[in-house]
Amino acid sequence: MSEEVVNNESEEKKGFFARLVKGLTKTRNNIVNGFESVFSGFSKIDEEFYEELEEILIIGDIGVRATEEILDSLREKVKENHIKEPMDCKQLLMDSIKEQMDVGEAAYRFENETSVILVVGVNGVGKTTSVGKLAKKLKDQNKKVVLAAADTFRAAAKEQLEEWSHRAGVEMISGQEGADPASVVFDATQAAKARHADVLLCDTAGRLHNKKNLMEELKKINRILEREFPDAYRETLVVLDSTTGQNALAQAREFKEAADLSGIILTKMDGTAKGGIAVAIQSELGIPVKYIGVGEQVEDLEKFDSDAFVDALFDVK
Ligand SMILES: Nc1nc2c(ncn2[C@@H]2O[C@H](COP(=O)(O)OP(=O)(O)OP(=O)(O)O)[C@@H](O)[C@H]2O)c(=O)[nH]1
Ligand SMILES: [Mg+2]
Repeated sequence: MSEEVVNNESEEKKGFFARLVKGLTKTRNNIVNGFESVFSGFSKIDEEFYEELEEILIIGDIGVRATEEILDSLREKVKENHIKEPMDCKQLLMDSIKEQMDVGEAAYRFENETSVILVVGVNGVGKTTSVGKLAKKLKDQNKKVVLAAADTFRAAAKEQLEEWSHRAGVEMISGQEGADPASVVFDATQAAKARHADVLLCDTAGRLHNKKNLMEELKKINRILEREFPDAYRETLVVLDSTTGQNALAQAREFKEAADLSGIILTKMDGTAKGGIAVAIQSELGIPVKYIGVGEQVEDLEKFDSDAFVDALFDVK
């Protein structure tokens, strides 16, 4: 979809899909224009054809491993179906990408249980913003939500989350700047239990004195949650900034070592997102992308659907 078409749509229709398509423009131009020229420029399916596809996928940030697997699967499909025309590969390629992204259904069980959602990630990726947006989403489902301001490190982190708590209309538990984040989490678990909250949503720091501290702090928070709220359904979401491309993948790997990650929130998909990174992340880590951030406003968080994503990537309506 071109920029112009998006602008012509009515405000209401400028929904998630449109914004996603718009956000993916950069990636899509790289990927799809590239594919179109390969599909139409090649007269037969040979090694050179596959090499061209490989290059486009890698430039599109899909990652080396996922690219290899996508192309292996495409080769098999071409063989099985006796495909001779490069043009006939488009749908097969989309199918291969969808298969590659399939990490099972993204579960949203926490929406229906008493749950604790711990939100982690490096600084600036969009943790606090995502916590705020998610709080509003849950509140709109008539859930009682309590926020824990467990980023006590960055100046004004508490005030930032407080603003979000007002926007979402939910309560926030916080401590003094510099306080022990685990103690804030402890207080928040007591408050959540006392108020019979449905969801306790914990914002955390993206930066401490050093990386080891950050990971140790997360482990400590986890121990508190396990001890104080053993019956709660646990969800640990790592927030990744899609504009950072392969860096996001490296960050997720590090957090995976410190915490039992159950999902990903991929933010800034509205900007100059390297959308292909969603393929790399989901396929290389085997962790589902559960939400994507598509803007800075409270409503700009959406559940992620890989099939719809691949269609948007190829602009199939
Ligand atoms: N365009 C866009 N901007 C976003 C999105 N999510 C977050 N941001 C912006 O990214 C910046 C950082 O967001 P924060 O929520 O403060 O990030 P954080 O991870 O909490 O940062 P620290 O607390 O410093 O570690 C803010 O300017 C947000 O408005 C998104 O989906 N799209
Ligand atoms: Mg923050």
